[in-house]
Amino acid sequence: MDTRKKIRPFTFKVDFQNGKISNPDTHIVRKLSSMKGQYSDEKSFNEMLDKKDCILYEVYEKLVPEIEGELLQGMSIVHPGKVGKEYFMTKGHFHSILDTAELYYCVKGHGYMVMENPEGDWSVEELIPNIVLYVPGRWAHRSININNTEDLVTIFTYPANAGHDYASIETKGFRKLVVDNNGTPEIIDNPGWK
Ligand code: PAN
Ligand code: ZN
Repeated sequence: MDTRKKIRPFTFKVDFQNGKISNPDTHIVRKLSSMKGQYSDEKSFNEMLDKKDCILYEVYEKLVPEIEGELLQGMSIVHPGKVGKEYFMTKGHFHSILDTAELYYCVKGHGYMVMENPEGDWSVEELIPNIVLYVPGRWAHRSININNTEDLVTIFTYPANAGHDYASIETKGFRKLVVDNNGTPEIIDNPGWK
């Protein structure tokens, strides 16, 4: 059966200040424990985790049929904080269908999107309110919150059939890290990149 028939036009409301959307279908909560191996400073990671498995980021989504032609959208909220010198960040991923793009709109906070493609190119773009970021197909992406006190809130939309490949990043990491260098964010080579 064509699942497209089941869906009708819909609207939803975004609450920029509180980082929420109305009637989300999913609410994903990612805690520190789910980021094992992703931070270069393992000692700080383990010390933090021993104290508390805190929430790093949350995602709200409106679900649509995961088929070609539909668009999936939602809101991503990365909370402020650091593990060692590295800021709180999302896991980051390639899309399983590599040639699928994504559009991000930053509504609150201050951050960076770290990106790279399998061809060896990389890019880091600043996220501040009202910035629209186009992530082309083939580019893995990870959002990072560089503000000490405020959430980084973005709205995203991407092809509903794109899927997520987390394993590649979990295994080799991103080429670049963003670290806090005495209060200033600095882009450095990832010493652990494989
Ligand atoms: C976003 C991300 C969201 C959380 O919806 O999924 O920001 O990041 P991770 O998926 O890397 O944990 C997106 O890029 N979707 O494709
Ligand atoms: Zn994505």
